[in-house]
Amino acid sequence: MESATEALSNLSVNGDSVSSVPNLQKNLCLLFPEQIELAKMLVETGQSHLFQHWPEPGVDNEEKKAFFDQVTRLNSSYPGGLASYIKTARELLADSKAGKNPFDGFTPSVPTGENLTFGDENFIKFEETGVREAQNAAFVLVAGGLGERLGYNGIKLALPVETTTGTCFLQHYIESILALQEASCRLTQGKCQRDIPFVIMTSDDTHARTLQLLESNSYFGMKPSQVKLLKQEKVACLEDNDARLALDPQNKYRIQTKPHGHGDVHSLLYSGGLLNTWKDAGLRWVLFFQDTNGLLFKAIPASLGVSATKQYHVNSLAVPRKAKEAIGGITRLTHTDGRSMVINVEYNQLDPLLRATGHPDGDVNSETGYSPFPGNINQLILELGPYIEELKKTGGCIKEFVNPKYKDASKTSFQSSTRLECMMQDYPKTLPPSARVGFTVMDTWLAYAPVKNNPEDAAKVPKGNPYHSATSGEMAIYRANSLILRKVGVQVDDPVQRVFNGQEVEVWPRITWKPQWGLTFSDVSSKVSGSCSMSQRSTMVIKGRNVFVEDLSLDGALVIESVDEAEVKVGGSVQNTGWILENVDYKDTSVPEEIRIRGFRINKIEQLEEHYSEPGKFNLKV
Ligand code: UGB
Repeated sequence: MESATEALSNLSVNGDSVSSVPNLQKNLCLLFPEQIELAKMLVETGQSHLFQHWPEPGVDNEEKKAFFDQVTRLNSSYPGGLASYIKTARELLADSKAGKNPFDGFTPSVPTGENLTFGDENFIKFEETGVREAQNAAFVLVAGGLGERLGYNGIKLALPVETTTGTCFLQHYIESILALQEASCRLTQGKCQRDIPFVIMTSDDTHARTLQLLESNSYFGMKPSQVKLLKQEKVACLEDNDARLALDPQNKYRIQTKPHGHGDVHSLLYSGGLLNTWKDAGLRWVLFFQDTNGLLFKAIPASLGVSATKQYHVNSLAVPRKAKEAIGGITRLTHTDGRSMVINVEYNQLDPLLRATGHPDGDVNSETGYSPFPGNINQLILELGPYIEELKKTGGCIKEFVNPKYKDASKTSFQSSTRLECMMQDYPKTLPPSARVGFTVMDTWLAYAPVKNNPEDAAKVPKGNPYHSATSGEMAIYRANSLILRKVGVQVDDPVQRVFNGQEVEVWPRITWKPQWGLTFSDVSSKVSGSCSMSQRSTMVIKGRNVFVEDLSLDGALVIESVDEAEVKVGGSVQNTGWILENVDYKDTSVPEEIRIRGFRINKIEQLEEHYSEPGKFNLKV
């Protein structure tokens, strides 16, 4: 074994001599041999400043050891280790300082993809194919983000999708996956007994609370063995253009860290060996999705159907995009050397790219009132086989970027430390030209209603652009369900306009149902018949698989809950005072945070509520 003194004498590389780090030298006796190797690597990569303030051995020994524990973690969790991170950081920081365009040589154009219209023959066909394929799918939710834009104190997965039932995002996602599993199994006459695997990527910011949410709710009905949490690690922050690592302002014995981005999901899946396990079990698809889109599962069956039918290796879900909306644009990039790829160009890069390539107005709407580039909603469907082949080459590393906020035009110093980041949708960037990369566009009302912005910022969104707030996210659920019921023939009243937390929104009847009641258009249309109508002030909650709505006229609130073995027919005329939306102010701290961020609470005054807990056939005729 190399002695500490020998190790130290090797610390003379690139002009960083032993004598330049005397404070480290003095403390080497505290370190294990592997830690001495790491110390050497840090000095070699220009990080001597990390030790400048280290006192004599005997002072803060535990903190010094903890520092090296952290360095060990940072080193092992990054492919290629910290030395590789620092090297890449230096290159990317130099490019950024030089103002190098990451899309140099590429010309953007509008790609063509599959455009779906909800409820038409094509859509129904894709949905059926998608449900059939679902038993061969695994779902991966990226939920490591803190949601700084939303500013909510809890984890976003715990937020209610809507407050009529109070179902949180995680519960809704799990129930949707379980409903798909059941429906897929039924379509194949129960031949398939497979549980759809569900992976959640967490981070130090979200892990404990995600686990607690699952455990305190019995995994919302999913088998605990079906769910796997993979925690992403943060990466070291950089304080200057030389990629010197930043010390934590709260603790000078720690390196400051920040999230590396959702792109980590690929290396985590790969390194854990999960993908091969899935392949061996006969799975074919991996579906990636984000933490707060309550509409997403209305788009999943048809999109999976598109992937299967078109044999797409990569299928990105998209919606029409408003110019400058904070969602990436799906773009065809053609290089001067002939290469071409269909890829997401992130919202902050699309405008400069367009301006640099002959579109002086940049990211603007076309005559349709939308950007010509479809908006990426970051829901990716990857075919497992080609995905594994690609990751064998890359190890799951995704092309990184750096986004320093400089103090001034000289670009010599940063306002605050920065770090390398990566995005999961950049996965196709390394694919060969033979890869089948496509996308599927659906109406926004059906597919996309994220909760990302706090009330103050949402109220400032330019008129006509979506708020992406808790208010708009909830209203979007009611609108989608109302429009779906209209499509199957229910006469649903028009919405009224109301203002909550400074945001003007359409308020439709508050119609909600469990995913197992209406997963696809065909499901809903098979459960609603006769002449039905719903007034704008109505609320309808369906919690039960076999509830059949027939000749129902609703003007008030109706809640039906039933066990799977009960078949309930609901009809007649329901009229009561119902449930009323009352304004609350987001600054009113006497109201729980998850309520006040939406700007209203529901006053449940009067309802018709029926529970069917026994098997059998029931008829509720009011
Ligand atoms: N996330 C992680 O799991 N880990 C991280 O380190 C960071 C985030 P944001 P963003 O569809 O609305 C994305 O912050 O990154 C999770 C697309 O890049 O909500 O600004 C996090 O928990 C963009 O192209 O979004 O923008 C969350 O679930 C566009 O499609 C998810 O990653 C946009 O989303 C997204 O994180 C959109």
